[in-house]
Amino acid sequence: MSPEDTIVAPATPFGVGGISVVRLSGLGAVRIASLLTKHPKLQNRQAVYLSLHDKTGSSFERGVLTFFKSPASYTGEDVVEISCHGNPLLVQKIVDICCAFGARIADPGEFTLRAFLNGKIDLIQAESVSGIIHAQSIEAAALNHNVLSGKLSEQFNFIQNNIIEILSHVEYVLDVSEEDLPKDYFTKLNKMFPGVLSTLKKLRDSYKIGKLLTDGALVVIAGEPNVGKSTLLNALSESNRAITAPSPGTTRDSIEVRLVLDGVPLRMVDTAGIRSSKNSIEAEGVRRTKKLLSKADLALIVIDPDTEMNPVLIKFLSCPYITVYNKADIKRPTVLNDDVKYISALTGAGIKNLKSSLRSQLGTEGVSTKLLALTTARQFHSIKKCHEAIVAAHHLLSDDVSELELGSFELRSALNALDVVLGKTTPDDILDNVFGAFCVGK
Ligand SMILES: Nc1nc2c(ncn2[C@@H]2O[C@H](COP(=O)(O)OP(=O)(O)OP(=O)(O)O)[C@@H](O)[C@H]2O)c(=O)[nH]1
Ligand SMILES: [Mg+2]
Repeated sequence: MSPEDTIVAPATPFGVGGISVVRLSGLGAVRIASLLTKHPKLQNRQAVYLSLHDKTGSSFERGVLTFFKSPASYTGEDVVEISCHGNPLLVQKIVDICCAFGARIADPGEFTLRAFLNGKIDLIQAESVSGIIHAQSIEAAALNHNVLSGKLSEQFNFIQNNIIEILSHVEYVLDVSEEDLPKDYFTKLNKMFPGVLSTLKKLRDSYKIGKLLTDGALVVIAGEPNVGKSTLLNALSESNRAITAPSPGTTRDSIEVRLVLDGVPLRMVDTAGIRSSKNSIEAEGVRRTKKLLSKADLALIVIDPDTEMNPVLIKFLSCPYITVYNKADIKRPTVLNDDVKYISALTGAGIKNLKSSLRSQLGTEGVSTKLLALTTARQFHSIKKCHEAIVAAHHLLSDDVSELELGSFELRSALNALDVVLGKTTPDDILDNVFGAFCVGK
């Protein structure tokens, strides 16, 4: 990639629609737009309705062109956005003509990569652009909006400034002799850690909810045949997605429903009933359920008045689970167990209560549009590494002069971990990873 190149790509998805937008960015954007429109001078931030011409000079479409002059544009370069009728053939033609006039097709994420390279946004903010586009709930979009507005970067900068301050205290002492060390040196130094440590811990722990909002949660409904798993899936999703029937073995394969609980996207999966059996189809059912359960964030293990927890299931349950006693409308045990949820999937009794348990088990209660949390594994690993280094530094620097060198080393590795996530010292492969996940045109 050369920053000298002018790049072009459709900014709207491929397909038919009211309008489509083609975006041009780079040094040649204005020149190419002028050739395309035969319009000599685009004014900054003014939309103009103009004819578009092909290379032979004949007009084939009219469109609205908006010019954003560098540096006040998305990429920080000169940007021209061309809105045309939403026909993919026209979009392709405009892109082809721009290329014929000297632009090249943008790589996925290249507009945002340029915004990052031109200092418009840092890497955390760049990741949030992709997060907004792919958000599966309004709350997930709001979280990424908060990140894009720089609130998460502010916290990273706060941590970074604090570590630099601690490091400068340590480095100063490394330059003076032990006798010149101020008496209250370690007391002062120790007081500098709690603020940064608690922010780091808060951020590290926020990833649980950030990940849930970003990736969603997998909830698996499992149990013996005929206990009402499919009826429960329908009740929880308020749909009629799964077939239910009085005979056991109705569901042969897993059925997935997507729903949103408190802003957290859930993949709720109903599975084939499990029996401890040597039958090969049933054994395959067990295998599939086992695979799903190994990835699940939460399982709902359904039992009914005639069954108990399936011993096969219990053996391989490694995720948290809720035991759901269904068909309580037929028979409710006389002794109730606090750990079991008693419901009737058929009448809907207890479903609200079960949803509350889902909330607390998954930890979705903390979700609001004001939420600020880590949203990517990359951010999480950097913060975790930084936190570990600061804990080690705090320990080393509590009272012993001889540990100052080691403490300084830990502080530096904490700073490195932050630099990687902010994109200050980011290797190319990480950049490729971050921006490669984008769509073309973003
Ligand atoms: N009375 C009563 N019947 C229920 C309840 N839940 C389900 N049933 C009935 O139990 C039968 C089996 O329900 P399903 O939801 O198909 O059960 P399943 O666990 O999915 O069964 P398989 O797919 O065969 O494993 C159906 O006739 C349902 O109407 C309930 O809460 N109360
Ligand atoms: Mg079923």
